[in-house]
Amino acid sequence: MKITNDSDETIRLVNAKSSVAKHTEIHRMFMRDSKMAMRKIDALEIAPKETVELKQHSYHLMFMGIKDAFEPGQVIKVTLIADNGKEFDTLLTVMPMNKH
Ligand SMILES: [Cu+2]
Repeated sequence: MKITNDSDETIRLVNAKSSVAKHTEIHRMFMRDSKMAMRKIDALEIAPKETVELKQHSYHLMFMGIKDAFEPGQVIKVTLIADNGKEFDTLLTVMPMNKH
């Protein structure tokens, strides 16, 4: 998932919500004692005209308290919320799980 800021101002995403889960958070993976860990971030900053990619081992959306299991191909609506109260609706398509 890529987020592009095509406005002239920095956007700070501080929250996310979706009807599919009780809580949706913006997380970031990082290394701690040579292990991967993750943490909720306070804000995902996107400078004007910049693109941030949410992907494995980096920033991601975390759905907690999922009501129904996700099916590949299912479209999920997620609303991203900026610190100024602006909301951005996004539609995400569920991809099959990556098997390593
Ligand atoms: Cu997470």
